[in-house]
Amino acid sequence: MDVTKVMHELELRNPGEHEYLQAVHEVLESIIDIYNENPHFYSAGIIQRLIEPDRVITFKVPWLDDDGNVQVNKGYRIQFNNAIGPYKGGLRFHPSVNQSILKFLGFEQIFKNALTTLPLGGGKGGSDFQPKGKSNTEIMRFCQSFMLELWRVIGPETDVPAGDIGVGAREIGYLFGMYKKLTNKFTGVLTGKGIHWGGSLIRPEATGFGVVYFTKEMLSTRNEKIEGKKVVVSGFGNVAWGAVTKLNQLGAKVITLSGPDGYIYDEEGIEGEIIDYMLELRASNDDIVEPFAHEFASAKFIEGKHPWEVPCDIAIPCATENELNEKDAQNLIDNGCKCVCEAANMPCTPGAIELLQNNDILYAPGKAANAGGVATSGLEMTQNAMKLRWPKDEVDHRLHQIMQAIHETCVHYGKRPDGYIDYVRGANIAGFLKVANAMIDQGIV
Ligand code: NDP
Ligand code: 2IT
Repeated sequence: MDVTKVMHELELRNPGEHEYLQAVHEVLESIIDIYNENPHFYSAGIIQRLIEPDRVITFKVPWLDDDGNVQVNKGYRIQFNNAIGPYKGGLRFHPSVNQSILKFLGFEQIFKNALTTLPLGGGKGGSDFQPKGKSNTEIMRFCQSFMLELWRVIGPETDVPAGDIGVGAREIGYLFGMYKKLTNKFTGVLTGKGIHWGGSLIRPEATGFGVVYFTKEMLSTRNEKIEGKKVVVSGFGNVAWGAVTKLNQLGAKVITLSGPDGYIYDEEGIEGEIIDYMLELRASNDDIVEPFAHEFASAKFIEGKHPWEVPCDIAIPCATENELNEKDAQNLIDNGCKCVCEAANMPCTPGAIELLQNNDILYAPGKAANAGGVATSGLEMTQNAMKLRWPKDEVDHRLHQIMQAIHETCVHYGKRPDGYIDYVRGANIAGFLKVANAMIDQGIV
């Protein structure tokens, strides 16, 4: 099997799907040696079957805005692979959403979910709907219309969606309400539910907390501690909030946040009230971070730039794909950054990753480091199935253990003879082996 040939054929069949091709290429580069050493993978056509989603469902989402005008958006659910469990993955509502982005996210989710140690397959969905500037009732009508189609293809044993960019507790509530109305069943069909109606404690914080637990493990391989480190964070959404909260708890100093308009730099540290203000600003549906600088005297707003130019010990991208490029990576290296841990999905470009790894920087891909979110969704599903709710400490403890186990797995499969831990290779090989072996056991289906 030759990666160039597979990629060439994939490109012909999926023209212009850059993000999806980028994600597949990275995985194939990592696993090709193992694949070629195991003829049973080849004879079962594992690669061809793994890179093609089981199902791509697209649908129309018509809804009425507050002025009574008809609006129409595209809706999607990509059911990628269910070899080790029901399809599982978030829903993204953002105007940039298209088939390529959801296929990349669904593909990544297969390996991420395999790493969690839980029985979860891979999927993703969403819409090109723009939540920014919409009223609460518009969001509700949109979610209800979205679910009027989605409910046919999901179910607690079939496919369990959750949140992602633009989909948080409010949207999950409206989606769940409509699903329940249509099916007349109260089930764990979505995760990220409200804590009084089937949600799990710690799920809102889980992705960010998990990323910080993972960063701690990475630092410990070089006898370093998180305490006292300066951390540059991008984004100001759910994941950034969880990461900043835990970083503060562990004694690190977060000095930036960012939005599409630029970044906020605060040398005194993003803590206390500023963290609470993140939630307020997100809830206002305004898409900008500039107001931080008006609200807090120590915060400076730097317009139109990414925070990667700020000297730091650790960088944690929490916004979106391809937000940290080769030039940004060079800036981080030049300014003494020792560790880049991805909280967003695929935030570093391939050129940036190569540069970080060649410069001996600790670097972990999102599919390993941000798996705490979906892992805690898995714990929510377990609690729903048992009709029980675990206390906060128990969920947090399990999340911590899962992140430590993922780190150990990455080290096991990714440690090079020179001692450098290639977390990309480790995560891809471990996830691939689990899914590929399950596919072999289950025959050609
Ligand atoms: P949110 O919608 O809560 O926040 C997304 C953040 O990223 C917002 O601050 C958003 O700003 C910002 N953002 C989006 N696009 C851009 C851009 N082009 N430039 C700068 N900032 C941008 O989403 P989440 O926090 O849930 O998701 C963030 C990342 O984490 C995504 O990559 C997601 O896939 C990933 N992730 C999420 C998990 C979860 O459980 N929620 C789990 C694992 C990974 P704005 O909205 O103003 O554009
Ligand atoms: O990218 C992700 O892992 C998520 N958005 C969370 C998915 C989930 O099912 O909890």
